[in-house]
Amino acid sequence: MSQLELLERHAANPILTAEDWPYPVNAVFNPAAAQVDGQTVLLARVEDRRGISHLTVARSANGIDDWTIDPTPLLAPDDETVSEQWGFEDPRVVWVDELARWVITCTAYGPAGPAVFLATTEDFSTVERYGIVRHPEDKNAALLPHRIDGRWVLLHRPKTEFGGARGEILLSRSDDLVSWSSPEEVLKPRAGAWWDSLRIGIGPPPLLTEHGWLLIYHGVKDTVGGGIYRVGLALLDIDEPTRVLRRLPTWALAPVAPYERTGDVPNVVFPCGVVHDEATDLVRMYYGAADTSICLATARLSDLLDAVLAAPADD
Ligand code: M1P
Repeated sequence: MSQLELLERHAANPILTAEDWPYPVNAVFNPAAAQVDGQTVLLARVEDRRGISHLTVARSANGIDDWTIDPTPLLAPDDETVSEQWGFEDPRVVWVDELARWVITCTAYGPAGPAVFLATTEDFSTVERYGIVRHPEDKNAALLPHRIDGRWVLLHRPKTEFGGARGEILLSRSDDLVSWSSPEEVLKPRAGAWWDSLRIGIGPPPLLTEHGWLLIYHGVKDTVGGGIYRVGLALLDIDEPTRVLRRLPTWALAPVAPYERTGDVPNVVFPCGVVHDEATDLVRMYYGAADTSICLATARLSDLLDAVLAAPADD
């Protein structure tokens, strides 16, 4: 495994697989993550044996093993609702003081394509559905945890003729989480042979640091062997997150472990969850490996920031 990667895989990887689930499933991957009352909570994407995904909670004291997995989903598609009939995928969660709730953003998948769906929860036991906040085709979304200039900010990845057709990261603003502004550009795929040249999308909700919002994102490269999903870093301005202050040229994590190279979709590392412990400065990044299992990689936040601060500004 590359010594050059910024994130270190946990020796226990994969930390959760379909075999750990309390009911029959095909795969568990791409989890959101939160630290709640001393426990790590993962909201996992669970693909059932029809190919339809739902979201289920797993809890652990150390965030590594000894998981308690709920016997039923927190958020499952309602068969009567066309826009979610093919499932809920790829959740992100963020604590929002103003709402005194965790805000969940995920993909609702239906015949019109993927859309951004928003829900909230107080305790990961029950969920309140807001519904679709960005219409197809749109996905890979996370809310920033506080308003900027009085407005909520949602990072997302529309793929429409009106913006983001190449699969880039944009943001939209809202007074009320219902009506949203036109998307504004944040980060684009690079060109040609770059590792993030086909399309990109956010990973976990950005981490607020003294230097800016640390954005962990996934980038895809098209090859004759299929897409390769890797993980990159960028730093966004705190008050104007459309301003990209830095962008790491090299990836921070790539699919090189056997469980990342082989699975339902080979050569995929796809992070949706991050937990930062201020006391130890440890960042735990939870990611899906090969659309099959859940893995953990760690780094010091200060090391990630040193690396990204030494990078050039985005061009
Ligand atoms: O199969 C890899 C990933 O493909 C999609 O991601 P994106 O649209 O950003 O390329 C998603 O379906 C994701 O769940 C999946 O891991």
